[in-house]
Amino acid sequence: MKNKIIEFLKNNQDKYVSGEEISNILGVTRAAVWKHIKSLKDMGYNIESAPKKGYKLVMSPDILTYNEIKEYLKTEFVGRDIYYFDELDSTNSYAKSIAEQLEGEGQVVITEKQVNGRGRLGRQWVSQNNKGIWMSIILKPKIDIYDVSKITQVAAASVNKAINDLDVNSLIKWPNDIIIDNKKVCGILTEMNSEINIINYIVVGIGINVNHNKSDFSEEIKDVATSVKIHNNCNNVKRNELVARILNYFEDYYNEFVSGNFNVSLNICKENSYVLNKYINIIKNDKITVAKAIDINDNGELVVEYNDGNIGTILSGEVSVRLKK
Ligand code: BTX
Repeated sequence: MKNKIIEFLKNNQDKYVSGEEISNILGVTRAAVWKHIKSLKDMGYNIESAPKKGYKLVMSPDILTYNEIKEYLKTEFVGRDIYYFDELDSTNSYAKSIAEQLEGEGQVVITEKQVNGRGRLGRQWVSQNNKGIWMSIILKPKIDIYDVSKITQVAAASVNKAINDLDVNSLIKWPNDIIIDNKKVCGILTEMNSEINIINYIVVGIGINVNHNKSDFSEEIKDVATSVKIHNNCNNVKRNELVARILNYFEDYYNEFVSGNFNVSLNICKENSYVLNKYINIIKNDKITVAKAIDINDNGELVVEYNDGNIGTILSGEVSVRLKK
């Protein structure tokens, strides 16, 4: 009902509607209308109430509910079913707990804060404040299991395009980070549940530092992390619009990918690569090997040239860019 009331107020934006009118049209008591309005105000909606006139929506908050995202959303199925929370352990963990029971795909789990955001290899993803975008997309593609890692590139291309639409220049650090000015603004964590050859579901987790100021980053990440706002002349970014932009691009690139055309995402990853033509450290089992990143091939693997001239490929893993050869 709360959703219906906010929708009604939005359709009548900037004018007063009486409690009686809302109650008649939506079929609830006036007391219930009052109670829902109060809870909407608690969520951050600026709703004026005036005796004899009723209620007027003055401003909506930048929260990540479906109601606030949908006006920017152009997708058919991605993000059409949003599970929104004030706080969660981890959107990836929650998405995995519901994925199997859900019909179809494209559902998005989104939260204002994560208490236990996860990175790769058991690392932590710092996401305890409501200035970022912490979300997971549930997918059930009929693709070969060996192609699953390409979905990280599809997501990276989508985030990169959406951030660059704001005139903020971001680059993709193969395989799963988005970088601005040599610092990490976004990390992607793709997880899969499968049987030997059948994918049950894939969860693509996307974490973006959006409206953080430098002082919002904790000691442990302040030297490696940045936000979109810091590079947007310190202006706040509308998170709900950014979420929709990402999902819009994602649906397009994902549809291309599942129909056999990975090139759309691959080309974006190559054209906006942070690592190509640079010397990198490849970190594996605590061993560091130096190589030059020369290409990302059609399988989404990083092609590298080692110092002895040998060419090799890496499918997943840890790379860092070297400042010097
Ligand atoms: P990763 O393992 O590549 O990166 C994790 C590393 O990034 C950490 O060890 C730390 O150095 C650094 N880091 C941690 N938090 C931040 C941050 N907020 N900004 C910049 N750098 C940071 C990357 O893993 C994948 C992260 C995915 C996060 C999303 S959020 C929604 C979804 N739910 C969930 O639990 N994880 C994903």
